[in-house]
Amino acid sequence: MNTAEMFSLTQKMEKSWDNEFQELVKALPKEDGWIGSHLYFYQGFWCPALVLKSFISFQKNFQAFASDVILATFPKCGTTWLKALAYITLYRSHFARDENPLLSSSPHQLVRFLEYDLYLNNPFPDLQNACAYEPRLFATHVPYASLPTSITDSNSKIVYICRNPLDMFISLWLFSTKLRDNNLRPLSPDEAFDKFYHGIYAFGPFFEHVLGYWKASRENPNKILFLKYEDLMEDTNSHLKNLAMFLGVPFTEDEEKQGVVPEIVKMCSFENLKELEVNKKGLHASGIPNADFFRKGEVGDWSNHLTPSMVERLEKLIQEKLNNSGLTFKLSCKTSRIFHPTE
Ligand code: PAP
Repeated sequence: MNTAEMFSLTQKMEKSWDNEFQELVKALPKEDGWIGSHLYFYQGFWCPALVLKSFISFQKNFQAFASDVILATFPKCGTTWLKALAYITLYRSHFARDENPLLSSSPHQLVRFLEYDLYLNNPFPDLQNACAYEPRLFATHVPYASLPTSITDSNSKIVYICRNPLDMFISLWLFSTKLRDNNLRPLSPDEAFDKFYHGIYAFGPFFEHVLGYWKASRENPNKILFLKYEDLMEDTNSHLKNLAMFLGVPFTEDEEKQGVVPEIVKMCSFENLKELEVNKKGLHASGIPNADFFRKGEVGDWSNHLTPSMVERLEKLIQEKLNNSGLTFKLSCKTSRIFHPTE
């Protein structure tokens, strides 16, 4: 599938909505999205047309098991990386070290999205066969407040990852530029910034999404592990060990001695995954080329793209939105500059 075909898939999706669904959608605020299709404001977030119906099916029909693990992420904040790390860590006893599934499948094939993949064209997908091993492992971009209650009310676990919003914006903008309908003129940096500033992008606004999971993780740290891309980048080994512990599969002393932790870290690194044939070719279930999920993989790349006035406006926005939340973001790893909203 090329970009034009993907765009037409989204348009077809909107056209395929039945009358009842059209009625529901008619009442929703609607905006032009970043790649040429629409975003609908539903339950407090901007939902891409492509997944509005599948999100609702997921929300209504998904029955969580107490053993389920859900990887919840804000788009462009480390989903692909977290999928690789969680899959290999959780299931490492099932395959030999030289038969690593990441060599033959993309992280998105291994850990399937609920709204972007499994429920996309099927309100009752076969979830049991969607996971190769137990416990079941799924991914979603859906905000905490809109998750099915069977996830929030059960003992299932959630691992959330987010990232500083400056890098997230650049990642999203460059990703969307590649996918934007060729028949449309490109979004200018100012137009993209304006949409970003106002929270109009898939699953935005960012701050509400992040704070939803942040508050829930503080109330229930045994259920929700809250991660940040920058922390993971600074010390992947320690965070991987915490992740394994949280998932109930801590690394044994023997594994530590054998170097299993750095081995998984290396296997899941940006440099390694980007160069694997399987990630250079092939498509994600939504039609996006696998290669588009690997761009630069750095903290602080925003400084190569944003103007000083954009940075100033975003810093103020961060301060306003995160004030008194206890949540902070590092804007750069190299200088360890830590942005505190109360600065
Ligand atoms: P998604 O939420 O749309 O599925 P996601 O994986 O979160 O995508 O976003 C891709 C970002 O993660 C890209 O960031 P960049 O644009 O700033 O470069 C991508 O490069 C980065 N990324 C992908 N894999 C890894 C990895 N293994 N380690 C670190 N960063 C990664």
